[in-house]
Amino acid sequence: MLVGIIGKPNSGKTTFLNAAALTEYKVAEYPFTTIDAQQGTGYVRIDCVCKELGVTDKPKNSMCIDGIRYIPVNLLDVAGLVPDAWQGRGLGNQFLDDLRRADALIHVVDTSASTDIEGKPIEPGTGDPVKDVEFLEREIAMWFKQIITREWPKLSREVEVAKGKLDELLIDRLSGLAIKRQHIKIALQNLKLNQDKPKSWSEEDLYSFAHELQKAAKPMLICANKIDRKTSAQNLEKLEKKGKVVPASSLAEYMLRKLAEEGAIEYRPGDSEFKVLSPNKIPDKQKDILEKISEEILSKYGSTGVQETLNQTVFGILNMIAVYPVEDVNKYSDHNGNVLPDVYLIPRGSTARELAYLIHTDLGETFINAVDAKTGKTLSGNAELNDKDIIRIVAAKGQK
Ligand SMILES: Nc1nc2c(ncn2[C@@H]2O[C@H](COP(=O)(O)OP(=O)(O)OP(=O)(O)O)[C@@H](O)[C@H]2O)c(=O)[nH]1
Ligand SMILES: [Mg+2]
Repeated sequence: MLVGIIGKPNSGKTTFLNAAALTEYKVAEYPFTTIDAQQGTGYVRIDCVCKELGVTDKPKNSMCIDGIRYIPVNLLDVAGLVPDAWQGRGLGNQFLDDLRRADALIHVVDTSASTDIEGKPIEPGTGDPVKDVEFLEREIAMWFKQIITREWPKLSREVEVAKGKLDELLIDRLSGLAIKRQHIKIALQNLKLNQDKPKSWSEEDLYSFAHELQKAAKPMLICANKIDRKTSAQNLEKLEKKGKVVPASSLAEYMLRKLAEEGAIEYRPGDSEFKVLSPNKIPDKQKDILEKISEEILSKYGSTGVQETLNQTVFGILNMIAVYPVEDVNKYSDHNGNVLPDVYLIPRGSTARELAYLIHTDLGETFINAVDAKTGKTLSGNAELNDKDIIRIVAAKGQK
């Protein structure tokens, strides 16, 4: 899974990535610090089933700390977007191509309104985060529209002359944007445009279609960043009218994680508090900041919001569930005896056979049935899986 981190310059995208993935990419208070896309591994956090089962697990594809499972998610931080980037303004639209493979987008917004629409520092509170959200949505939709428009003459001919099916042709043409059959279906359904006469679609129709497609294929979450600043609270409410919003302070999360890494405090990403372990490892300057983080962020919002942003992206807007494949249903282990080694993130509604395919094509192709390790029940290939299921796939080849 790949999640793109987007937003105007200077909004805190790289700080978010550094906080979520403990990377050390360059951060600065001016626009276009990031030029080339930067990758990192973030984690979504769930209560691990090891707790409810009373077993000691041995994770392989994820981590388990005190009964909390952290499941990796690839993150991609791209250059800042300015109005008309889709036409090549700012750093151009080339970097939008980096987002082609993204399954979802996190829009990092400067909630403190201390930067203008192009990311230049201004008097705090005088910017307009709501406008930032509106322009960015338009940029992404225009980027999609541009790609679709390029294909449209040829596509229209194939539909109207060769009697091809629009949705099938679109799947072929747009697969590079990680657009799937159901995304196209949803977009076409929502708009009720004439699928047999794509030539008759107006520019506006194409824009609406591109926008619907983007919403389905690259759903977006708003991360209301810089919540630690005084001017942020007033904008948070306004932002909440624009979509799913998580208040966050990437800066606070980064500091907590660094101090935890150095052994100065005990803190796990997503926690609502921290414990000081070695006061002498905390520089004096940071002591005051820590107090502020505790009072003004953790107590007020429940967390720094970085972990919550990732969780809401994966389990909220992408509607994923976590499933544990095992080979031994009694020990919940793989064939080497590792207990609950792996956990997979799959779309809600996925079937046992789909999970088998995801683990290995061979397992999918030679699928016989599956076993729910918690209940011992046998599941058919079409059985829908539930969150935190522990599943053994029974297949003719390469049993898992
Ligand atoms: N107060 C506060 N400042 C933040 C926060 N997140 C980022 N910043 C500051 O915002 C400025 C920009 O941060 P970056 O992470 O470089 O922003 P960016 O969006 O990656 O910027 P570009 O790469 O130029 O597009 C830096 O001075 C950060 O320290 C936050 O949560 N709170
Ligand atoms: Mg950056």
